[in-house]
Amino acid sequence: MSKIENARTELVQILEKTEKGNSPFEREIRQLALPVVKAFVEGGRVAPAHFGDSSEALPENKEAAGVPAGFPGLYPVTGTRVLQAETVNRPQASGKRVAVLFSGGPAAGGHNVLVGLKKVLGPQNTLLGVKNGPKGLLEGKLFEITDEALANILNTGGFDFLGSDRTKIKTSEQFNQVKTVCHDQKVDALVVVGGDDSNTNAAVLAEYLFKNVHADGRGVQVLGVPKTIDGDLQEETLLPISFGFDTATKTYAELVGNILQDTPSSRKYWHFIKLMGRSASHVALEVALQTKPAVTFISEEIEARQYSLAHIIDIIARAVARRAGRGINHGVVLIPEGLIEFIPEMKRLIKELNEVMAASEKMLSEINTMADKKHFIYGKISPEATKLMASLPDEFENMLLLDRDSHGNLQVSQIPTEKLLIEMVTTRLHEMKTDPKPFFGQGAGQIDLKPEEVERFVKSKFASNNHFFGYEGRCGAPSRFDAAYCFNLGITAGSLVLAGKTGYMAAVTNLEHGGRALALPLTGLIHLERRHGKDEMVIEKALVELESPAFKFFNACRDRWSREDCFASPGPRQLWGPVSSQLPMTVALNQGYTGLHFDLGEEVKLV
Ligand code: FBP
Repeated sequence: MSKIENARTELVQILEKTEKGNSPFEREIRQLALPVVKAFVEGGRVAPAHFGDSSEALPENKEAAGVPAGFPGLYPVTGTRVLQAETVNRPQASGKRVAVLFSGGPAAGGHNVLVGLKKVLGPQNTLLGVKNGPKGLLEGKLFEITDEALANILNTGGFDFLGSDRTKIKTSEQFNQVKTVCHDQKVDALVVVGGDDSNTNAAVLAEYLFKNVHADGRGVQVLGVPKTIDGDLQEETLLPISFGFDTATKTYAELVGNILQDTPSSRKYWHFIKLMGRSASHVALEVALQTKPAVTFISEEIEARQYSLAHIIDIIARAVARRAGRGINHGVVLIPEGLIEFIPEMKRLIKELNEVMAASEKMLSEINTMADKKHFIYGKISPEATKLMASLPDEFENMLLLDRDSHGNLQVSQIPTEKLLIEMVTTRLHEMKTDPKPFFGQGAGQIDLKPEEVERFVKSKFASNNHFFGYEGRCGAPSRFDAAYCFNLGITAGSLVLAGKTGYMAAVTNLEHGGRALALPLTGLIHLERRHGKDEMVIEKALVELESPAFKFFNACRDRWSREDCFASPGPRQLWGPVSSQLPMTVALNQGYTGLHFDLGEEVKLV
């Protein structure tokens, strides 16, 4: 064999070894040491901690007056008091069988929750994985998680090791099924890794399984872990953010930064980018702070200020015209996924459609063509709703009539809001160019451009592109923050199990100064909310607050970002080096930190 052939054979052998999660990057990140909160470290190794009362409590919520009655077993024990990990506590319980499941959409770092749990439970306890989320729990699909399996998924993204699903455990038959599975498989504790709905479910399960699951009268402990890329599971300084948010926003910010860098290079496109985040716009706000695009919408602001669809189109068209007047024919518009549901007239329309579709579910399932479906539905909604539907582009109209999810909600990730906005902005710009007079000048509501700038705008061309960044950011390798945060959340949940606690959510706070591991009582997080026409006890979604430091900072900058190119490229997320310890900007601002870097304690080797 020639020298070249020899070299090629060697290279081919190296490349063949990169299959199945063995890229050079994946091999390297498995070696990554991670910082661990002081209360869990003894002699450079991870150990369970003792939990004591912290000085904090969750705010007593008047709307949650029904909670003590709804949780008669749990509430007197957990109430609203917050616990804190204090010092390493040995010896701890042994022989416990602990099951863990993922619930809802994936979020980066989930695998490290399992690694943290396993580390703290040690060989004297058994960690069981539940296959495919709550559905797998109902079916009793549990298996033992080994150290070898975890060594392979350490610091990797995705939920593929266990799988997940969106089944809500709500009927008494389902609760009994869980009880039977726990009894039969000798489960002592269950850890639910999920968002607000899944943690609400964890609270209900904690109550239901409080006692009398096992023959000796013992119950099953239930603990929650806060996950969701949407970032809408937060509790002021006690829970700064859910895991997955940092990785998702850093991934989107890199992509948006790249597009922004392209815009003044190619000098001809406006990019309309929809970002995941169904009910809250934390993702859009974070990506905006990291990249500084021309226009960003925040759904919570649209709702608070009651902006109509026409007004939203106006905001974009004005930005396009103003920039075109100055010779800038490019820009980026960020759109939160759930925007459409926050525009007052669309919200009313979607509510009407949801109700009609829920009431006629069976009938609709027998209708085969879209035309017949429309005919049926339009006969049942108000004339205003029919008129609004008729004014929307066809593709969009059809999307609003898609089947609802298991909770009866519109699947907003499937709605091409970015395309709707492009179509409507194009029409508005055409009107502005055809007859500029009413739109430009010094009068109220007019755009203040000089005559030569108006002329430049009229001659300009508006070319657009649309994107949806969602699934790209949910399963990527966790950022260093998510990797460390999740590892610590897993250790916290495992320590709570060993300390015999139930009905708590693991949390880590004080991210700038070494971290503090907390246990938040689920009953203290629950409030009363009107859902689908009835009052329900649920964990409240944390929305973007217009009075928050992060929103105020964005508000103070956005006009400048709209008039001229101020964009910045955050680049790819880093796992080594100075940028790797960067926190989400919204978190740093809202928590009142002095800088952008996190410190979660001493680094510990995981393997
Ligand atoms: P979770 O709240 O379960 O974490 O999921 C959030 C999310 O990523 C939303 O941003 C998005 O609307 C939704 O999942 C899409 O879910 P699906 O995987 O069902 O398409």
